[in-house]
Amino acid sequence: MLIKDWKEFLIPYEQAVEELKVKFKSIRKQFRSKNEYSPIEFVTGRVKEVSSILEKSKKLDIPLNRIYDEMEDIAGIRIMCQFVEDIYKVVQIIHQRNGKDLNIIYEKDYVKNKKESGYRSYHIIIKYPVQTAEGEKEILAEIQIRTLGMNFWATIEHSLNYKYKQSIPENIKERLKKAGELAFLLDQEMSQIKEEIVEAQTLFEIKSNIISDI
Ligand code: 0O2
Repeated sequence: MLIKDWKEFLIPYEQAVEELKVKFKSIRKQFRSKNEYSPIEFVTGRVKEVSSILEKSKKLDIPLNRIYDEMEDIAGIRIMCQFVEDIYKVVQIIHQRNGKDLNIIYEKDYVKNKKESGYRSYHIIIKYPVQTAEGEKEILAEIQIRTLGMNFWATIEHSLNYKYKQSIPENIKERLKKAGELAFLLDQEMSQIKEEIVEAQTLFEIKSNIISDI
């Protein structure tokens, strides 16, 4: 495929990512505007780089003409939460939208069933309809939902994988697994004092608002 063709191919994916980001960010805004706790801390999204699409198509043996139907994460949304239980609240919010503005294809709970690497996150693969100049297109997208701690770990592990070209030395792999467990322990400890933390954050926010009004 020529660069021009890739650009055209990726336009609906860019649209899907932008729309989904707006939708999940506005869920946070709605909670916050009612002065309620939001299970969503922040949202990011990206369209996979062409080089990564080509790499993944090779790895998964997906011919280029099947990428649209089979590659699930060209459009990717990441939803970060403060606490592990928030992940499941966000999952519930997404379930409620199933059959409305998105369709769930399948889910993988790597929070309860961590991957061999130590990776934890909740994945939902969806089909998302975007309106294009040529009519409606259903775009496959992956929503990853994780805590800030899980995100910290995954970001570091991802960059080490990049550095070592997917072959992280065994001793570093072991340390990473240990660090993943410790990050999860931190998540669990924080959950134990969630009420205290949320109350403190609310008070702090009220104080900051008063100061910015002066
Ligand atoms: P990028 O650069 O983030 O897009 P599987 O064969 O099922 O084990 P598969 O098919 O890649 O793996 O699907 P899976 O497990 O749902 O993973 C999809 C995405 O989840 C990955 O995309 C990563 O973003 C993230 N992920 C999965 N496993 C790991 C892991 O062990 N470490 C980290 N850091 N992230 C992981 P890409 O295309 O790999 O990468």
